[in-house]
Amino acid sequence: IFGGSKTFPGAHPWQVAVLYRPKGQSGAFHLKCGGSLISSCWVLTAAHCIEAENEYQVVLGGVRLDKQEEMDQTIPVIQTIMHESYRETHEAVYNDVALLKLKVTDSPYCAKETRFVRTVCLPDQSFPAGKECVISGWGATETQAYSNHLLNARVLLISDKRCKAPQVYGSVLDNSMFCAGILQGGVDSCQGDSGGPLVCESDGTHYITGVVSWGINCGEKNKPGVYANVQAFTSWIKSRMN
Ligand code: 4AZ
Repeated sequence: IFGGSKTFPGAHPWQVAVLYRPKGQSGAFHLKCGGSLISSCWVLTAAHCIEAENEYQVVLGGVRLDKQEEMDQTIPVIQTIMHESYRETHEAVYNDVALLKLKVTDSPYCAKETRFVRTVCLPDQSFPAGKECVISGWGATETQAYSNHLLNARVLLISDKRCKAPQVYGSVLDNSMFCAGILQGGVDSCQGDSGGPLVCESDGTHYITGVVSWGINCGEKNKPGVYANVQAFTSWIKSRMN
C-alpha cells in the first residue's frame, strides 16, 4: 500500500494473507497475495494469485507477517477455483477473481468468528464515483517490497468515463474492473496487495466492492489501481460456493 498507515488488530477482520509454497515441499509458506473472508470456509482473492504448482494456506486475524500472533488463525486451502474467463493480456487483466475453499477445522466451521476475524458482505449495490472506500494489504510501499505490518489507505472510486480516458487506461478497461485511487497519485495498492480487499461502507455495513488486480506501477499520477468489480461476479461467486 502506497500512502497508507498502520492498522490495528480487528480493523479489517476479513483481511486474509494468502501464503504459498511449491507443492511437495516442506519449508515455510510465504506471502503471495491478500484476500477477503466472505464466509467461514471461503476466501475471495485474485485469479492471478493462483498457480496450480503451489500449495496455499491463509492467515486470518493478524496484522504482522513476521511472527505468529495470539489472534491468528492459520487454515489450509483445500481447493482453488479460478474464474473460467480469467485472462491476462499485455495491457490488462480480465475477470481476475478466484475462490479459495478452506479446510474445516471445527465442524461446520473453517474460520471461527472472533473480535479479529469476521466476514465481509458481497455487494448488493454499486457505489457512486467519488465514494471513499478503503484498501488494505502487506504489499509494497514507497520504501519497501513488503510491509511487515498490515497497512490501509482511503481511496476514491473513479468513474469508468474518467478511467477510460486516453491519458489514464483508455479502452482496455471492461465491466469486470473499475479504477480507484487518487488521480493526482501518491495513494494506491501495489504488488503484494493483489487479491486483497477494497471495502466500501454503507449504513454501517462493509461491502467487498473490489479485489486488488493490476495497474501501471503504483501511486503514479493518472495511473490509479484497477480492481476486479465484485458486483459483476456475485452470481458466479454464489454458484461456485454451492
Ligand atoms: C501487482 O503487480 C499490482 N497500483 C497490484 C496493484 C497495482 C499495481 C500492480 C495497482 O500485483
